[in-house]
Amino acid sequence: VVTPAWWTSAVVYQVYPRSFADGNSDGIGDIRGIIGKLDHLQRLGVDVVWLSPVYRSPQADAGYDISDYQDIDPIFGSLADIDELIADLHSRGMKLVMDLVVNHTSDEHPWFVESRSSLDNPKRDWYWWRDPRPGFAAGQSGAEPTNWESFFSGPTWRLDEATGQYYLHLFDPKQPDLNWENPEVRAAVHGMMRWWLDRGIDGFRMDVINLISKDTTLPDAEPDPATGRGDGFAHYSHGPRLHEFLREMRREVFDGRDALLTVGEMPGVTTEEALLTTDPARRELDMVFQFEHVGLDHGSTKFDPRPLAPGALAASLTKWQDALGETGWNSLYLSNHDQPRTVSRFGNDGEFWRQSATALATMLHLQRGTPYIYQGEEIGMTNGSFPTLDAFRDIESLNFFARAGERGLDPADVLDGLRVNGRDNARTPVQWTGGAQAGFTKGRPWIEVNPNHTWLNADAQYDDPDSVFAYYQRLIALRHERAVIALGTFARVDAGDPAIFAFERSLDTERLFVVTNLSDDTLDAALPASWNHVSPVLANYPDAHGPRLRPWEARVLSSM
Ligand code: ISL
Ligand code: CA
Repeated sequence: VVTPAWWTSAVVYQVYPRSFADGNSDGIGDIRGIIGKLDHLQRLGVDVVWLSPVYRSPQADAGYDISDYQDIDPIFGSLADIDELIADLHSRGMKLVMDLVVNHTSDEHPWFVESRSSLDNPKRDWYWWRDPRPGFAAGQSGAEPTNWESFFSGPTWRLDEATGQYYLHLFDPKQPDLNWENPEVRAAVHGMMRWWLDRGIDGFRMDVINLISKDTTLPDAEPDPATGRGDGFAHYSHGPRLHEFLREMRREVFDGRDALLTVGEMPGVTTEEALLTTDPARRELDMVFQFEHVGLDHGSTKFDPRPLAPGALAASLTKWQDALGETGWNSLYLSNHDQPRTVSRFGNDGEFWRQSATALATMLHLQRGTPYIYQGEEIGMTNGSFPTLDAFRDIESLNFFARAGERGLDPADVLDGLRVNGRDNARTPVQWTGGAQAGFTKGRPWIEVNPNHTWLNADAQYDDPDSVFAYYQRLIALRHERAVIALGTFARVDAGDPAIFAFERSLDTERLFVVTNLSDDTLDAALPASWNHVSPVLANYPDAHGPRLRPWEARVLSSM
């Protein structure tokens, strides 16, 4: 019998450091701020902290543009601070997973500074340099080597005047893509990863790791008539060497080390690719973040939001549970620093705020996979409020707005789109107290605190047994206690209405039945007769019995 991996019963908590807690009153969250809040994490009961980037960075993309992988940015602290954080987490029985951003570096990273310095620099080939398109002069419109649209709007190529060549940047021009075809690049990344593991960290969350292998022939995309550019995703993601690179990394970095966690962020991943990546027999990654469910409400772009069809979320999550089955492994998440807040997006952050926050948590945490909590989700934080454009900070939102004219979009509509799906929604400061700046900083925060902190804050919830926080504590404890949650099979149960997400987990003789009403309506559920007289082990309404489900009602029934 194979011992199940430790992370099957673990819950991960994501810290986005800039917005978590400010230790030195400069308005930006930092490592000392995190060290000061470890009681909160321990009280919640999580096992692992995933820390978004704190490395040295010009902060063009809030730290996802790294200029030194082996140092801490002074706005966040120092290497001594991170050592202290590692030690403190470990002494409290928690682990630390760091962000690994190696599809690209900052343009200020010494590797890129060298690479751009001349055509024959030894590091020239560490990045993707190409001549202008044949027949075009450097700098001429359309001379870019491909017509791809970047993630942050505009072309994916930037001309370097000094050498007359273009470099590839799938994100911002300040984030040039590393050329993973070059073995020296891979060896340098592996060495850096080993250095961090030797320092005591427990794993990596790998940023856009499905983009490291690209079609080296760089084909054009189908152009959008408005911009002349198109979506090159099929050509720069899941390239022919992705699995080879991941297996090599496993051999070079992870073999011989115990109790790690590796999770790949893979926008656009299919169930087939996710299965290949997470099947333990293939020795690649422990789990990946799927993206299907966070695209269900996107229209022609993510800033053209569409209402979610009833049942669409449950249908997508079920598809992933079924596809990864007992071979692969899911990461379970509804939000992170790139997505709107869970309760605002998938729930009802007004009338049914508490009920929907807890119902969504129930259906997510009790699936098969490792749950991820994004900071503030455990108290039900909602989307930020952004009265005008200058309230936004995120490069993705600001660039999209700046280029909206190219697409013929109405600026007022775009602004509304940013309010719904902009990444700043999840980046407002964590609401610790009802006091000034929600207790996040004694200074002026880098982004405005959500005005609802006066009633929505951690302090107000700690001692309230009916709080969202208390409910998360119980859900996390349940995963630790019950093997069926970590290891049981998953089977969706048809409860008669697509808005009712019901499923059964089973392991040997242990059974768990989860039923959630993911809507504002009272619904009658067709519950399996065998569960009729079982009392819930967890519920988000009192008197939870019978077929009638109140809005966003969640019940968990158990039998051994
Ligand atoms: O939010 C998105 C843009 O619509 C996503 O597509 C996002 O860009 C994608 O999930 C990749 O995200 C990761 O890499 C980016 C960084 O900006 C994100 O914060 C990070 O999570 C580039 O490093
Ligand atoms: Ca600070």
